[in-house]
Amino acid sequence: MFQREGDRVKRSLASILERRGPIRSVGVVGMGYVGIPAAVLFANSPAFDAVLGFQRDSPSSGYKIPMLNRGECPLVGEEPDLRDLIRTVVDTGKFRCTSDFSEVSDLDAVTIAIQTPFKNGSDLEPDFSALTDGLRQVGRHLTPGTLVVLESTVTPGTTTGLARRILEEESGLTAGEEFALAHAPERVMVGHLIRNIQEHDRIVGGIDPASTQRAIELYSPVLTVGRIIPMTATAAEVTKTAENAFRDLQIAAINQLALYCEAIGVNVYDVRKGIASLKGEGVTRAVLWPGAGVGGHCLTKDSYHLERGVTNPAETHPLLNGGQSVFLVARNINDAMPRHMYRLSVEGLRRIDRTPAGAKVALLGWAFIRDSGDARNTPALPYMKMMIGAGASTAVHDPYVVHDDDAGVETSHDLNSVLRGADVIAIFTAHTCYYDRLDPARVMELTGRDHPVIVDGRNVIDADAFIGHGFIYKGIGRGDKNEHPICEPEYRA
Ligand code: SAJ
Repeated sequence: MFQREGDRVKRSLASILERRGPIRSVGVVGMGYVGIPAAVLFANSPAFDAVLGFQRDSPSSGYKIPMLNRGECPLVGEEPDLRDLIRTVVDTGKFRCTSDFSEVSDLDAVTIAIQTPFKNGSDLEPDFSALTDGLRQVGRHLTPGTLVVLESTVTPGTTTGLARRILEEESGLTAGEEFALAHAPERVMVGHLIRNIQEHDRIVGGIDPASTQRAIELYSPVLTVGRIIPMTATAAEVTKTAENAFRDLQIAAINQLALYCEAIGVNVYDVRKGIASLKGEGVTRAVLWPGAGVGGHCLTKDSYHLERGVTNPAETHPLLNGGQSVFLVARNINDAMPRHMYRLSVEGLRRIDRTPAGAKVALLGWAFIRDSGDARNTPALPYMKMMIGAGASTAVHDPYVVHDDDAGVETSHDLNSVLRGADVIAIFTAHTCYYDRLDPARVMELTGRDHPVIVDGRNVIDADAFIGHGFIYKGIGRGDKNEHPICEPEYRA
C-alpha cells in the first residue's frame, strides 16, 4: 500500500507494520528503576514471546547483567512483586539481560528508559549523553518495521528532534515511513514500580498515527486498570514534564504557606487540614505536604525540561529569561527548604547560646523519599554542606541507604550511634521506623545533652513530648511551637 507524495512514493509505515505482523519480541534499553519493571512486565505478558533487557557493561552498572540473569533484583528498597516477577520471567526463559545491542535487529519493538539527569546542579543543563548513546546503539541495529519508544523524561521536542535525527542517521531508515517512533513517558514511583505501570493511565504519543497505534499495541497488554491516553509525541513530552512541574508547584505552595505559618505563629498542619476539608462537586484543593525539601530524579529537573521545551527545539536549552515562570519560582522555593532547615537549626542552637561550630549534627534520613534507598538529589546534602561549612560535624542515619556515591557520603544503619552525643537532630526523611523509634527520653539519654535541638522536617515527632523532655524543638511550619518555653523536665532519668 503506497501513498503518492509528490514525485517520491511514500512507503506506508502501516503497510510495513502489517507485513511484519503483531509485536512478539521486545527490547528495553536501560536496566534501572524504570526499565527493569517495564521489561519484566512485558516478559510476564502472554502477548509477547521474548524480552531482552539491554544494559551497558559499564564499571558502575555492568553488575546488573549477571545479577538479572540469575533472577536477582539490582534495585534496593521495598518493591512489591518485582523480585518474584524477575525470578519467574528468568526461570521461564522469557527475559534475558544483555549488553549486545546487535540483538536489537531481531526485535519488533524497543523501549528506551535511560536517565536524563543534570550535568551538574548549577547550570541545570540536562545530560543527554547516556540517552544519545542508547539511541545510537539502537539505531545501528534498527530494522524496517521496528517500533522505538522513548520512555525517558525529555525536553519537549526531543522525540521528533534529537531522537529522530540520531535514529535516522544511524539506521539510514526514515522515521514514520520505515520505522515507528513514539514517546510513552514512564510514570513510576519508587516503592510502587510494578503497580504504577499496570495501574496508571499510559500517555502514548507517536510521531504519526501509525506510530501511535503501534505503541498502543505494545503497552495495552501490560495495563490492568490503566487506560491508554493517545496524543502526539510532543504533547506526550509536555504532559510528562508538566505533570511533575505541577506537583513541584503544589509542594512549593504548601512550603511557602508553612513559612507564613511560622511567621504568623500557627500550625501549618492545622491549616492544611482545614484547607483540605473543602470538598464538593468540582471543588478541589490538592494540598500536599510541607517538608525539608524536594529531592529525587523527577521533580528536581522536569520543570526545567518543560521550560526549555518552550523556547527552542531539543537541541538548545535556554531557559526562559527572567525566571518569571511560576514553575521556576516553585523550584526556588523548594530548593530553599534545606536552607530553612539550617536556619531553624541555628535558631535552635542560639536558644542555648550555641552556634553550629563544634556541634555534632545527626541527620535522620538520607533517602529523598520515605522507606526507600533512593538518595538522588537528597535535600539533606545541601543542609549537611551548610552545617559542615559552619564548623559542625555530621553523622547520617538511614535505614536503607548505605552510602551515597554521588555525594561521597557514608550513612549508618545504627540509629543509636548516630544520635550519641548529638547537639542537633535534623529529621529529613519520614522513614516509618522513626515514628516509633524516636522516644524522647531515650534520645535525650543518647545525646547526653541538657537541651538537644531537634528540627523536624517531616512532621514525624510529637513536638510537646520532646519539648517536655527538655529538647529545643523546631518544626517546618510549626509557628505554634517554634518559640516554645524551654523545659527543665523534673522527671529526667
Ligand atoms: N515531597 C514533599 N511534599 C509532598 C510530596 C513530596 O516535600 O507533599 C517531596 C518528597 O519528600 C521528595 C520529593 O518531594 O523529596 C519528591 O517526592 P514525590 O512523591 O514526588 O516522588 P518522586 O520524585 O518519585 O515523584 C514521582 C513522580 N512520578 C513520576 O515521575 C513517574 C511524580 O509524577 C509522582 O506524582 C510522584 O512520584 C508521586 O505521586 O508519588
